[in-house]
Amino acid sequence: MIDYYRFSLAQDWIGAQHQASRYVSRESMMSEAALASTHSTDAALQRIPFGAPAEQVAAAIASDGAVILTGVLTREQVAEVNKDLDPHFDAIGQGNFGQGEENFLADFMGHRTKRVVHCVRYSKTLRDVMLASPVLAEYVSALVPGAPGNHSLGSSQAIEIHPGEKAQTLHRDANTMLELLQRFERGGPEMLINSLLGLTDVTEEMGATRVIPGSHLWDDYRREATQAETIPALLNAGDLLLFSGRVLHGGGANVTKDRPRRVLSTAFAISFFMGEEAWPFVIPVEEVRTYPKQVQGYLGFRSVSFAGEEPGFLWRVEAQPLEEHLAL
Ligand SMILES: O=C(O)CCC(=O)C(=O)O
Ligand SMILES: [Fe+2]
Repeated sequence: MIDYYRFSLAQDWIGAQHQASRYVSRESMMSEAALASTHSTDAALQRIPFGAPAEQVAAAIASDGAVILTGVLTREQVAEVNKDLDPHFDAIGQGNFGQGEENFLADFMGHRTKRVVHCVRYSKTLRDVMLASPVLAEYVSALVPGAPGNHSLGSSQAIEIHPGEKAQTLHRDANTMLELLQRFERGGPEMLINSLLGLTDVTEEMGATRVIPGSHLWDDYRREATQAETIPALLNAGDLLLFSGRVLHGGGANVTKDRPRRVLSTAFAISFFMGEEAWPFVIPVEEVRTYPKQVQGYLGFRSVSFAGEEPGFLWRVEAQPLEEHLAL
C-alpha cells in the first residue's frame, strides 16, 4: 500500500505540486479500499450539441460540474488530428511521465498511459477547428473570468490509456490554485476548467474519465471520494467533456485486452495563472505567426484583455501591446 503522506514529505511533493494545478495533495486522496470498488450508477452527464447557447452550457456545469458537448470535431477532423499526433505517440513509451511505485507523480500520470504534451503545436486541425473556435471561447468566458479568447492555455496534452491501466486517483484539476488561494471550498470564481476531446470513441471499458457529478458543490472538499460515486463520461470521437476545475474526476481503468483510449486534454485558466506548458519557450515566434490570433492569445503571445479593453492591458513590453512588439 502506498503511503502518500510519507511520499509527500520524502519527495518534497509540495514543491512539485505548486508547478501544476491539478496534481492532488494528501488531503484529497482517496483510500486504497475506495479505489478497489468501482461501479457506476445509471446517472449520466448532460449531452449538449456544440454550438448551443453558452448559458445552457454554463447552467449544466453549474449543476453537474461537467457536460458533454457533442460533435465538436467531425470524424474526419478527428482522423486528421490523430494522424498529426501518431508520430509523437510512437516516439514515447507508456509511463513517460516517470516510473516507479514510489514516485507519486508517475503514479498519478499512469504507468500504462502515454501522454503527449504541446499538442497545439503538432496539429493545424486542432488549432484551426477547436482552439480558434469562437463558440468554445464563449463557453470558456462564460465559466472563467476573462473576455472570450483572453485565457491562458493551461495544457494541451493527449492522454492514451492502455490496457491494464488502473483508475487514476480522483482529484480536482484546480486543486492547488484553490488551496493556495485558501478557496478550497465551493463558491468563488472558476480559476481553471479542463476539457477532454475524444480522439477515439471512449467506452467505460477503455477507461472513460470518471466524474462525480455535483462534487464541485460539496460542502466539504476534503471529504474522501469513492469510485462508487463516479460515473463514466462516454464519448464518441469528436465529443468534448468540459468540466469545472472543482469537480472530482480521474481517468478510468482500461480493462480491455487491446483497445487504447485516446483523448486530448485542453485546459483554460484565468489569464494570469501560469499553465503547465511554457508556451513562449516551446513555440518559436516565427511559427506562432502562422497560428490563428485567438490561439496566439491563449499561448501568451498577445497582451491580455481582462475586462474586454482593447488592446489588452496585461502582459505588455515597454507599455506596448505584446502583439505589436512581436509584429504579429
Ligand atoms: O485521462 C483522463 O481521463 C483524465 C486525466 C486527468 O484527469 C488528469 O490527468 O488530470
Ligand atoms: Fe484531471
